[in-house]
Order: sequence, then structure tokens, then C-alpha cells
Amino acid sequence: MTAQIITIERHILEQQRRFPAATGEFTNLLYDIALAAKIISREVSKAGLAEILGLTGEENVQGEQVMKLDVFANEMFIRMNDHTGRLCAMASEESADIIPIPDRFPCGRYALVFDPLDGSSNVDVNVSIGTIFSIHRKVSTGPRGALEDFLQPGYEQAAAGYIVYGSSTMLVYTAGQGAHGFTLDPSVGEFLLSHPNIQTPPRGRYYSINEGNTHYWSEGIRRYVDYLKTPDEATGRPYSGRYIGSLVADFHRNLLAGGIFMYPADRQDPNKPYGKLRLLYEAAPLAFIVEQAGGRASDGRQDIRRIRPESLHQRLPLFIGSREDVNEVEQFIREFD
Ligand code: AFP
Repeated sequence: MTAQIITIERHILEQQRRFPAATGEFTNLLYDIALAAKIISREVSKAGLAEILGLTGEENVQGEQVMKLDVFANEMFIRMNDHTGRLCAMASEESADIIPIPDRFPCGRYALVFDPLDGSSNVDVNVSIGTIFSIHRKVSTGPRGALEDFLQPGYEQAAAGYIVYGSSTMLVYTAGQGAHGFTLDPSVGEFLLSHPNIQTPPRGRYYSINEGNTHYWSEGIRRYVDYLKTPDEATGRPYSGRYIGSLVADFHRNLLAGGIFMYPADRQDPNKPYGKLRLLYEAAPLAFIVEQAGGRASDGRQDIRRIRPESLHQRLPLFIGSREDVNEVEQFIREFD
């Protein structure tokens, strides 16, 4: 009973104090995201009741329209952030173009990127899902935000984080001073610091990949996954396989327990020759977190955070997790692909 109880608000504020020039704008933006997360978490926890209270996307017993959870989460992020004067624009995985701040509201210094509910196909089967976010500084010179504010490489991110709606709801964020995890206490509605300064093991024991796609993998990936399954005491092989199919949950598990998540390029499918996951909404924010935790993220050839996006919804292969594991998969790709 001696551990300090630190709310996310206090933690963010204490981080802000290290920068005497900080205006508090950025701090407040993180508060807003934490509040949106609490509201989305509340709705996610009721998802199993949808059939009783009215199927999502249909009418409930009161004849009211019940919004689908991913639509709800998307709208919650927009409504929470469009009027605060902290943002110049937003970009959501759910929208084809950037979301401008309405003219009646002031324009701020930051650009917010989010994937409101990743893995949402898992909602119906009660499996963990997540939200991912990333914050950039406004770099465009016009009076409002522009595409340019979003097409910045990952190393320019001011902050990034995710929320995992699992057996409990957790928010993990970094503003470049370590990756910190908070667990939501639903009874008081507060995110409490539960995982300060997360460090991921340098080498993991787990690998996460959709093995149903084996047939489509390149030679390098096939050989690497085979290598992970081959017993070797020195490197702790064989690794155990864990794949949920919900990126935030798979990533979070490996971050804490050590391991590698992979979504390689799918060579056989002309619609996703560069992999399935998206640079801005998924790969870059998680890359910032994993690096702060001592891990790595790569597209198989270079660090994710060095890649300058060419478009909002650009997709790419992703290898992310424990440092030595990501180094190893890169070696296989270099040698065999
Ligand atoms: P959904 O949002 O359609 O469930 O997709 C989830 C996701 O983008 C990501 O969270 C998973 O890691 C990945 O797709 C799973 O993809 P596969 O089903 O192809 O393995």
C-alpha cells in the first residue's frame, strides 16, 4: 500500500514542468485524448449488450439509432478536439482526407492523427481492440492546417500513444521522455500510472503473425518464421506464437512480455502489395512508443520513423517489437529477398 497514486493528468503536468517555455496547450491536448478514451472505453464495455439494447447500426428498443462503435469512436475524437483551439487539423483512419477545423473555431499549433477503433472486427467476439493516436506540430504556413502537417516522418512526432480496451482499459503514451502506461479505474474514472517507463525485453519469446498468409510470404519471411520455430537454447527458441488479429492488443502484449509482431508485404494480393497496415495511423505511432521502450520498428529495410509519408493512407510492411528480433528479421530479408 506504499505505491504512489499518480493520475495521468498529474503525470502529464509534471512532464510539462520540465519545459519552462511550455504553454500548456500540448498538455491539454493529451487530457482531451484521455477523456475521449474514457468515453470510448465506456461504450466498448457495453458492446456485448448491443443485441439486448439494440444492434449497433440499427434501432434500439426505444427506437433510437445505435451508432456502430467505430463510427462512435471517430465522432468522439472529432467532437472532443475540433473546437479547443489546440489543433490545426485532424486525420482519421476512417476519413479519406484531412478533417479541417471548422472556420468558426480558432486554429492551433498541433495536428492530430488517429485510428479511432483498430481491430473493430473483433468487437462482436469480445476480443480486445484499441485506439492509436499521434501528434505532430503544425509546419504549414497557411492560416489553417494542411496535408503537409501530416506528411511528416515519424521522428517528428511530438507525442504518440494507444489505448487498449482489454480486461482493463490501458492508455500508453510517450512525449519523448519514456513510454508510460496508465490503467483506467472505472469506478473513479481516472487513468492511474501503472507502468512507468516501460522497457521491452531486448529479445522476446513470442512472435505474432497471421500464419494463414504463409503462402504469400517472401522467402526471407518464410525462413525467418521457420527459424523462430527451430529449437535453440541460446536464443530461447522455439518462440511461442500469439496472434489476436488486433494490432494494439498484439503489440501491447509483446511490448510488455517481449516479442515481435509482423505484418509483412503480401506479394500475391495486388491490392495490398505493400502490406496491410498504415504508416501514419498504425506504424509510426507504435514505432515511437516501442523505441522509447528500447525496442525497434522497421518495414524490413529501414526504421519506420525515418519514412516520410507520401499520402495519408500509405500502407507498408511492419516488423515491430524487441530490438534483437527486429534486427534478425531484417537480416533474413536482406539475405533472402
Ligand atoms: P480490422 O479493424 O478490420 O479488424 O483490422 C485489424 C487490423 O488492421 C489490425 O488491427 C490487425 O493487426 C490486422 O488488421 C489483422 O489483419 P489480418 O486479419 O489480415 O491478420
